[in-house]
Amino acid sequence: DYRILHEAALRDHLAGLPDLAAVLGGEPASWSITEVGDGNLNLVFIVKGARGGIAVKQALPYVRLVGESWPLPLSRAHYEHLALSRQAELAPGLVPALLHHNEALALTVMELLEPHIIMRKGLVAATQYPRFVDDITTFMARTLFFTSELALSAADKKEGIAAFAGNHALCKITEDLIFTDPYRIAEQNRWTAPYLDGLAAALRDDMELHVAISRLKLRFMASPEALLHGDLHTGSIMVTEGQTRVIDPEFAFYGPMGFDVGAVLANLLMAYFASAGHERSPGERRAFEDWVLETVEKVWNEFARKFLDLWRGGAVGDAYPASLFAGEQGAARLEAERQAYMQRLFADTVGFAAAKTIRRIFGLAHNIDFELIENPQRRAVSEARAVRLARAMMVETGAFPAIADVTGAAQKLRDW
Ligand code: SR1
Ligand code: MG
Repeated sequence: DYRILHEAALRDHLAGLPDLAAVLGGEPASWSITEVGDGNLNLVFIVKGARGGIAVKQALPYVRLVGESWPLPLSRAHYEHLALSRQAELAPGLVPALLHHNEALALTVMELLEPHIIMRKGLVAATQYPRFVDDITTFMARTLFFTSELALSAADKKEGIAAFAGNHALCKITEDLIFTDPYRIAEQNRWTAPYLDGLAAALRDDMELHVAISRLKLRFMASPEALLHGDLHTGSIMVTEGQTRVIDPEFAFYGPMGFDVGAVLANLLMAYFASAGHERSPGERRAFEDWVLETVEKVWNEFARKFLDLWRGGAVGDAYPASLFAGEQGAARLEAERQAYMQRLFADTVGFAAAKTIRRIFGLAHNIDFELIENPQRRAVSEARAVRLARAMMVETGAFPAIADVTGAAQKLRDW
């Protein structure tokens, strides 16, 4: 029964759903319906009535950014709905409320987030978000910890993995666009030519980088540690100065935790490097960039603190059975093991953050942080700084044992 719902068909569909019609209020003919989707994959409508508004998302049977020549399963709407439901349980108040889902139409209706904006747009305008660190670290710590074997029985974990196993077409997009294409000649790659032509060619010849990105790709494909959002960039986060909501988990699957955490850090670091290319006063630039780097540090530190607190306080999963860590000596050894676990997770995070950066500069899907820098030479300077840091983070990950090593290196590149 799938069909693409344009305005008239959507109006009819919603009018037949009494609960939603009541949220909107007034006569269906009076509802305003505006398509606002600016993402790469779907249609998104804002519908407003006399009483209130809703957001409607419908998956298209192809990649919107490219067109019908690139088919994509509608089932991604099912996985997005499933992920949103799990995230709402695990991180209440940090995802939009679900109001309706129609599997056949690949259509989901959510609360309208207003006056929230896409965080990436706010960062391009040099806006600071004081609640962001606390909210995003709660979201990540809770969704990752409670879907891992630290909190789950082995059986429940395997059920979780199975529930998302069918979302492999979306994983394949990531496997190709993030972990492969930027490092080879691929039709859909693009970059700020001619300024980055040399750098693009260097990436294609950089065997150490190819080893590093391939290790990360294997980690992505073969490490079902927890239920990931799977596309946790600043375009998947809506904010006001006082609220944060994580949206769009259609790439959700069980993968390595560092992929989500790295996505957040990479997108903050790209906002940092892009800042020099945007028109802003030296004072405004300095204040924003300082805030971004402080936020990078706090995101990792707060995430790690909250994740460890959950582990120390309520680990009832099948990993690390309590019976093996009895007494004072056991408690001390387990605590040392927790620290080692976080160190490994940090190394993953650094590597994935690097991969997420390079794909936005040489791959198919770019971001407005850089794209809105109109002067291409200026844009290329910002992008080259980001790539320089990303290459080091990916190939020499061990040189970044702490988050301050990442922000310190970013700061050194500020005027490079
Ligand atoms: C073809 S889809 C391109 C990108 O858009 C999404 O937001 C994901 O990041 C994906 O890689
Ligand atoms: Mg998206």
